[in-house]
Amino acid sequence: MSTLALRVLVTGAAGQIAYSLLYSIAKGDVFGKDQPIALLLLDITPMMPVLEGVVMEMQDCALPLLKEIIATDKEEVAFKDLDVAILVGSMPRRDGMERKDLLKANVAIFKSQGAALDKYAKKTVKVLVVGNPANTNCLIAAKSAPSIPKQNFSCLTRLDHNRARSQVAMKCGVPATQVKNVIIWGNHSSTQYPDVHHCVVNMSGSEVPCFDAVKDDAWLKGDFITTVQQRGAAVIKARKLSSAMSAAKAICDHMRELWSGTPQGEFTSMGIYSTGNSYGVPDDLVYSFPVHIKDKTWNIVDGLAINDFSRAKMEATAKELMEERDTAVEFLGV
Ligand code: NAX
Repeated sequence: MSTLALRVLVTGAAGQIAYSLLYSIAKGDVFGKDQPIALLLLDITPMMPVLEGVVMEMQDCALPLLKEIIATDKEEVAFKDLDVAILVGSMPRRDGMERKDLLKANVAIFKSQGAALDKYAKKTVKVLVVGNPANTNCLIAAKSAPSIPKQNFSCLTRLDHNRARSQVAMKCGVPATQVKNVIIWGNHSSTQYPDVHHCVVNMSGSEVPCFDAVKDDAWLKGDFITTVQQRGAAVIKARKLSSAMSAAKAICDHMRELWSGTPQGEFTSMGIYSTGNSYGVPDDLVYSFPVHIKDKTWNIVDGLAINDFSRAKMEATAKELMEERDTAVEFLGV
């Protein structure tokens, strides 16, 4: 813990995820109850009046840890001396927009923000990318910030991880905290692979492998996977808005564990830079892996057995990420 304020940037700060997120960060749920916070809030120029309203509400919360709030549309202000950057803002898909055009618009944003990290942030900054396509945006930001270690960058798949955990918990009739070590492999998209082969469920005090606890292999290999893969779309269909409360909670979980470590005997999922040395995943992708975290450093959980069923799904999501990367990298030079 430091008495110096931790400088935390949230981009897309006038949006709906940020609205659910900022209070938890500022009240100490993420970086600790004694850690003073300086919040830097970035959004685009037309959103500045809305952001002003968010700032007023933050002031009205009268939070003791919140030492400073800076709302801006300027990268050189927002990225200055950052300890943490949570990149939520991105270009949303509009009706009739081609996937390629969406990717192009986001490459422009994350190239610019990566360069701003490189130029203005601390070299120790931890960067979490949330804005979609999160994995590829994270890769572009990391490539655009060559002076910051690639290990400092991650993208959010914790929401998918939490969704998988809750689905298993509901099936077994236990709280979600009794379900450990689900894995999200790959892309934060409908090709992601939620894997329960190494998951255990605490049933009345003893840890039971997930397949034995659930006793429904067909569900675990079928509807469970598609439910988690399609959950974001299901929320949009029902709410007419994308996940915000659960996304904010997942961002807090991700950052808290990145800061303070994963619980003993547990791992989590996050999108990280692949060097090609784990589970046959190609290098130069931001791919979601199971990780342990200690001393603010993640390590991929080694040596988990992968069967043919899992292997095929891990390869399918890697293939999608390689295609996304190749298109995005073409736009990098433009
Ligand atoms: P909103 O549309 O409510 O807010 C986005 C905000 O970002 C807007 O205020 C917009 O003006 C701002 N913005 C756009 N370009 C910007 C830029 N260049 N710099 C700074 N701010 C910029 O979206 P919200 O619901 O908050 O979602 C934000 C992003 O999270 C979306 O890309 C969404 O797809 C993504 N999500 C990712 C998830 C994940 O697990 N990785 C889950 C939740 C969410 O769907």
